[in-house]
Amino acid sequence: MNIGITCYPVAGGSGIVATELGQKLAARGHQVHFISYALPFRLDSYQQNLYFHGVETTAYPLFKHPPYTLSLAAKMAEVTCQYNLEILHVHYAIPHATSAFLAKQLITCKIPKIITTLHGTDITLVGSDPSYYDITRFSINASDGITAVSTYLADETKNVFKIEKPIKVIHNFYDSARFSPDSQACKRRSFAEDTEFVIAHISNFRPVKRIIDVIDIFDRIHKVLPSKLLLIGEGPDAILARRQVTKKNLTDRVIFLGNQNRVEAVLPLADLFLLPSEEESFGLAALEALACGLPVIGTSGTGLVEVVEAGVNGFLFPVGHTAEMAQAGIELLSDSKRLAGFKEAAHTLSAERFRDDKIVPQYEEFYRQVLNG
Ligand code: GMT
Repeated sequence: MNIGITCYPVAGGSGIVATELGQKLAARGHQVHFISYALPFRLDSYQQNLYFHGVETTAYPLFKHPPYTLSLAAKMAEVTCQYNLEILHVHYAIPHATSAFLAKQLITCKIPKIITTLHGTDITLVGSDPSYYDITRFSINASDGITAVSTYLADETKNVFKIEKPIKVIHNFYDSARFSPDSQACKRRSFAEDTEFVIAHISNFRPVKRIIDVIDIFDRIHKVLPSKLLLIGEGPDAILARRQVTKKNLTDRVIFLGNQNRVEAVLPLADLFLLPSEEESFGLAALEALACGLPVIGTSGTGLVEVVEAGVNGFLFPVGHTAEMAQAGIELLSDSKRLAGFKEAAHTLSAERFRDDKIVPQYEEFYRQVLNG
């Protein structure tokens, strides 16, 4: 198939899923064309059957914000006709599904099918904002196929947007070539003593990730068990996190790594992963941690319930219940036999359910279904 993929190119779950999907589809012989304003951040090496088309926006004094949605639509239409795209697969509804709808009106060759994958905050936060609600609903409904990354998100979308079309659930996956308990990890934990536990968190440091809860859970754990906290990622709440770390006298215990291209080299160095988010449609960071053999402590009532098997490879508690989260972490880390069992289950269950070779064919099948429908 000839497939166009549009996503946000910056570090973040939706961009990662879109990029790795494109890479896997290209490896399976499809022609894949990425269309975005910059090279997606995990698209870091040349691959056969994979192309990138940059979208340029022109600044003009009248524009407060250059109209990217329009430039993207025009580029989608151009690339579709140049490369006979059969499918335009957009990741994150806003504004990509709207650009795809516009592109369809522009196209003078064979009209491609539009598939929109909903990732989470496009529904739970941004899309439901009154200023975006109607256009988001319209653009999702105008798609020929809709997927969501969890049943939790599909249900939220139906409730919030009253979407009547079927929404196919296709879970996030991890790239098995990158992630495994011993994948390319530098085996030396230069930042921690052998007797210390290492606890990790990865996110875009937005309020939804509750970074203060991450630090609170860690603070409670380290008071009982000597440990270090690895914080990976960047975002608006990173400054809050630094302030809190200083306030709690944790500066020699918390390591800020910033954005990392190769998290698969860092995660296997840790013993436990924290993701106490307010909302999480799936939790790709948690899945990548599980794939590296890390048990996960996160929040119930979110899409994490589809990723983490509570009591088997992690624990889930209601949002904000940091004392319980810390207690569960302390008990697990203190029991080396149980911890080893959780680590093993983290890897095996994530491989059984979410390895790339289980999920990518589901997208191929969905493409065929939409093309034939
Ligand atoms: O986590 C983020 O805020 C980034 C966001 C994105 O769109 O890049 O992630 C969302 O999409 C991921 C991939 O499908 C999901 O695994 C994340 O759970 C989801 N984030 C939220 O729902 C908060």
